[in-house]
Amino acid sequence: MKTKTTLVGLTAAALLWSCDDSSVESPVEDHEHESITTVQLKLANRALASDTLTLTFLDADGNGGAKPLQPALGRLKSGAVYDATVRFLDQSNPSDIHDLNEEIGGSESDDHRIFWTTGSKLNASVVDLDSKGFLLGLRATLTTLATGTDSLRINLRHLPGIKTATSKITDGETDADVAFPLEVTAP
Ligand SMILES: [Ca+2]
Repeated sequence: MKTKTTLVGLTAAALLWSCDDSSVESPVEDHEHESITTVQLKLANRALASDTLTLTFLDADGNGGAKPLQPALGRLKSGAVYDATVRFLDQSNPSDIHDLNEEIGGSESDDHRIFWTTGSKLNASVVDLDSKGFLLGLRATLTTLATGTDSLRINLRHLPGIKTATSKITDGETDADVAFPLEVTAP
């Protein structure tokens, strides 16, 4: 009986963080218990340790209300490869900040996929996998292909029980959707 009790406890914990599909049009969507207020993109040039960027989308009061602070223009060097990571935070209570990557990259990884979409000046390739070996997307490699302005769209999709190796950006529901403006310049 002791084993049974433990299993029930684990199931309850796994259900605490779940998505709500009430508004797929919005860039940031409320969860039943969590709200994504912050999407943070970090880039690190593999060949030049001093070339790092942190770009942040912030909607401190969550969906609706005050307008979000859009990310600043990020400047990248041409002919470079950047290791990229994205972090999702709930900062609606500044004294109790939740790092949602713990769930997205942990117990909820099989139900989420982060899609990275760029224009022609960049190429983004997801490098991390969920527990089943399908692409996850908290980490990616970003390569600069040509100079000019471009945009990197980060779309966190919730795919509860429907994620496969071929899941598309139109599948499931949007949990967060942010476009980071980027400019590639000659080094
Ligand atoms: Ca808001």
